Amino acid sequence: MKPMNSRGSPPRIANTRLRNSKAAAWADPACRPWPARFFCALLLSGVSALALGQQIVPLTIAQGLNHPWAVAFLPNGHFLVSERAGAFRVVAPDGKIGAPIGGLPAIAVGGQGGLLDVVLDSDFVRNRTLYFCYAEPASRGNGNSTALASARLSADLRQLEGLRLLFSQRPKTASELHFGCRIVESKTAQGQADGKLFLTLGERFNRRDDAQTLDNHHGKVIRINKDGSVPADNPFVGRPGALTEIWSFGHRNPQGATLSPQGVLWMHEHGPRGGDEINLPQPGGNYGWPLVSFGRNYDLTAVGDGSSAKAGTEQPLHQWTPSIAPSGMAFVTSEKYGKAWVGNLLVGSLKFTHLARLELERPYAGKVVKETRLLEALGERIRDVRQGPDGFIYVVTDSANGKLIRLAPAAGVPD
Ligand SMILES: [Ca+2]
Repeated sequence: MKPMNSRGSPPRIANTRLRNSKAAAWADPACRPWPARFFCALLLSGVSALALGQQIVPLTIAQGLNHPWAVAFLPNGHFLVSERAGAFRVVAPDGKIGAPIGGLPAIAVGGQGGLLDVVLDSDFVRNRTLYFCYAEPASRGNGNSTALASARLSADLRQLEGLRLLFSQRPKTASELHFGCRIVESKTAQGQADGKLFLTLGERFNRRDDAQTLDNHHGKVIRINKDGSVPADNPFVGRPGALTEIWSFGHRNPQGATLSPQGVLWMHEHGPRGGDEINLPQPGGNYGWPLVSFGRNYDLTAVGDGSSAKAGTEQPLHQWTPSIAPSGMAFVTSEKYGKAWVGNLLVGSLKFTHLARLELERPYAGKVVKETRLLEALGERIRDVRQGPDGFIYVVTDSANGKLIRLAPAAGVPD
């Protein structure tokens, strides 16, 4: 495991209601660094941030996180952050970063691998259960693969207890690339947890053709019960030679997934050179990689025969060429940023260092009708985006000095 970075004193976040306190906004430590100064100046000058299409102000809650990959929201207002280097940290509302939580399994840290996603069970208040995924080392040799585990977080937030391996991607592969690894708790159209989990899995880069065959977990979305067993209604249950956890296939490297309030799974995946995609994986669906793509291989040769559509494969809802390298995905359900944001989809960009706001034909449904790049001025790789239980949007940034940032609504936006 790589050593942790030393941590400076994190800045305190002001509990500023910007609408009520412009002076406090200016005094906020988050306003000190350029480019935050620009947005804060906008608030003070009375210039409508709305007029510039910018309705948010980034406020840094904590920094000094070592390549944070995901953030979850604990019931006491604290944050649980995974660091790719192999640690969970509790971040207090004032930005103080706790010591690494104990009780993690062996993790293969290197390249894109390490400790990756984390989500809390919807009944966490009662059962203290969380789910996390990571690069799991092979018991022998230098292979690894994505694994999903559950555990309970101790009451003092210091220890994982009752660790249970729920799923281990097969086969193990000697690669430090394309782990996928976003977890989504499945819910009904009425918003009730149905006891199942989705997990996105990359094709490990060097095993891309595996994404088209069902005898392995490369380039798949899987669906399992929370105890690791396979739901009887999974699409390939009973098909000879198929791994029964598979929900959909033909994916490349999916690093973002979320559930709409209607219970529909949305996800995105990295294309090669161009052709990043948003897909809504249907049971048994083939999403085409590496038969078809809107992108090209890194050496500019065609993917497959160069076509972007083929019978038997599903078309993406949306595609990005050039690639933005998407990571993290969340729907806005709160009205903190105004009613126009409700039902929008947010996606982080690693490559172009922004947060993409995607307006859809209807809230939570239909094609992308407008795309706006937010937070470009920060110049940070956005690794994860979530809406907190307080209705605010949070992002984590991918660097050795990774940040946890809250997006405050700009002045004048009703809440
Ligand atoms: Ca595709």
